[in-house]
Amino acid sequence: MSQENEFPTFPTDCKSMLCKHLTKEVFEALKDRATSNGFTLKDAINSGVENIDSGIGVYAGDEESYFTFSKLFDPIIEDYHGFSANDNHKSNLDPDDLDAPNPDPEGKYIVSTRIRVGRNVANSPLGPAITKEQRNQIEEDVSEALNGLEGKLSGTYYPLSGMSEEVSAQLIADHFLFKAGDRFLEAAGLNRDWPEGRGIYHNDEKTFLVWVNEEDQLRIISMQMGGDIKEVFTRLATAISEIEKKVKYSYSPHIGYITSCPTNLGTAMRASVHIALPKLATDMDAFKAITDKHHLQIRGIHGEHSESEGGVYDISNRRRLGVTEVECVQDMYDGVVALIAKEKSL
Ligand code: ADP
Ligand code: CIR
Repeated sequence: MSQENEFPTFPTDCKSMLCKHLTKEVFEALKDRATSNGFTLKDAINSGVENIDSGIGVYAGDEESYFTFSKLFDPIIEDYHGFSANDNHKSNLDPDDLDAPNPDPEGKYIVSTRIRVGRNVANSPLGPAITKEQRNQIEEDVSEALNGLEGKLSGTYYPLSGMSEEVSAQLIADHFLFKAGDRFLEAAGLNRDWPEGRGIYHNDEKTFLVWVNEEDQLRIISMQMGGDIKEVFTRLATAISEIEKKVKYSYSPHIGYITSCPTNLGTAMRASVHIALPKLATDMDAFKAITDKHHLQIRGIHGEHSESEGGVYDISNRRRLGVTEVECVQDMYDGVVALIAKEKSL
């Protein structure tokens, strides 16, 4: 008998949102559905089925996936963002509305600040369902748009194909470039045809970067050393609107910017600092009490699913949907101020 389309079983200690929300009833209702790009429930859940340590475990192949498989995606979106199917997303990228004077002007705690948004191209399948030809076309269109940027955003596009091992390893170590071979993305179909169609654009100072055709078709990134969060946000807001003059982003008034992972919907924004908190790190309960209060996530310093090094953590906003971009950064800023105050008191 074919094992093809059977209800997946998960170990009892599985903590992913997939195993929590994929009930037998939901599975039966969705198992024979497909979007117009041929993306099925099996495709949407494969990452969480193959990686039982997933936090979430699902990916969308296109905007339609969020509606076709809403019985699974809606509860996950509500669980992660606290956003219900009746809510609508809102946007505010105006740096003047952000109240974020540098919380660490002496540079004792904050090593660096990075804010990124995910964007995908309107009327195209997302990475998990895209064809090689469609992906290559996106690379061509997006790199052409990027190569037309001027002033402080002007830079160069470097395709991953043809980049030497040495250069890519250095860019990854310096936190500028995505890693190859992520097993969560692999199982989601996001690494097909690697490295073709992928690349990175950056200005000379590497304060403005764009990843092309990784988890999302564009990851627009602003980053610099130190804690001037407002400067980083301002540069990002300018870049988003300059690129938008040439590339139409996929956007829904209900769930905001469309991304392949449901955790990124809405603003698709992750605002983070790398911050040294060696004393607080010895009391993770106290640390987590502050990050939970401010809706923050703790990551290691080599990206998601990595560990901390030398008491330095990646602290970022957790919510992205139903809150504005300014609110995402404000969550991170307010939490960082509280974390620094606690570290100083220890
Ligand atoms: P994403 O931000 O796209 O969700 P990751 O968590 O995988 O993805 O991080 C991507 C890269 O960005 C990693 O190399 C990580 O170390 C780097 N990074 C994230 N935040 C910062 C920061 N505040 N300063 C410097 N590098 C950062
Ligand atoms: C997972 O489920 O763990 C991966 N697919 C990544 C999920 C997105 N990241 C996140 O919420 N931190």
